Amino acid sequence: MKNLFRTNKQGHNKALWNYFVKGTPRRRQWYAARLGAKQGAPLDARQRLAKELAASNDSHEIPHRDGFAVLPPGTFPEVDDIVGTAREIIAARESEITPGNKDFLQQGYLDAAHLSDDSPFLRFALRDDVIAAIARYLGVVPVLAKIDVWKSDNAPSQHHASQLYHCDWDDTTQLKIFIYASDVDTASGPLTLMEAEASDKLRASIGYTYGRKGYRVSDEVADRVVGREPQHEVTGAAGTAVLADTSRCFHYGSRVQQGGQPRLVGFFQFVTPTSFLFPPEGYKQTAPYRGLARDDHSELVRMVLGAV
Ligand SMILES: O=C(O)CCC(=O)C(=O)O
Repeated sequence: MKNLFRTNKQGHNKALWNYFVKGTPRRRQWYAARLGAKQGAPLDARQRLAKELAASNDSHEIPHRDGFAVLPPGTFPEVDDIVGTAREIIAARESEITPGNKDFLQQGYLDAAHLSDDSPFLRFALRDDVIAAIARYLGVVPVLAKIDVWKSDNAPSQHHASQLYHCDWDDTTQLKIFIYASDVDTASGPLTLMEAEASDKLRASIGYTYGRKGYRVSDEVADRVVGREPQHEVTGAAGTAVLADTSRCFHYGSRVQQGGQPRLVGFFQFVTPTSFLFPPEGYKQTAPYRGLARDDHSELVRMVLGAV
């Protein structure tokens, strides 16, 4: 049988990079199932716990047909602190930060290596009701993959990269949380989401392959295939929380207009244990926040941090 887990010269898993991370939804599902079969009991435990959480905790539902939910300011007590801290970090680090590869979006403001236990970012990410909502939606207890602070601003270039509709290829289903740390109107480049079922329809209609040619889809094609109704520009005041499955939902953001207010965001990414972010052996050696797990954390929190 073909060895799916060989690595190439750069150390990337060949199967992962050549066939499966990028490719058709069906092929990626198949590969994720293979990764899951390799994980065995720990994955079963995560799925069982997600079921228990679904039965016992029904706060913050993320409807499966939509693939996203928007929660107003005031829903979570940590959010005011996240908004304040995000603004402070951006103000303090703006001059020193090295620009990334996007002229319209600066990421990497949060030095995640130095997250303390009382950080509002960590307290929010490890809230029982946040984890329960995500686990219920994904059907499995997720792994925390990223916490960050972002700033988007107007750029002279034509819309490109994540300013155009796409679906994220690092998992088959995942949940990102965007906490707006500034008021976001149309001019400040709101996250724009296409409902998951309409996204299915668009993928099927254009033969979409994740990460390959045609990975970015124009607004015109989206409008023609699904119409405007299932497309949602998520505007909102500072403190709005957007929970979105960016693998199932086509999405774009950061189209900050000239004269628009920059968009500031507290960012969180929760993936499944079979995410393509991790090597085929699984998340245990690489989950980025596993070092934050303590013995007195609950089993659920230790799972989310990737320690078990
Ligand atoms: O709001 C944005 O800038 C788009 C973000 C995005 O595409 C993503 O996080 O996958």
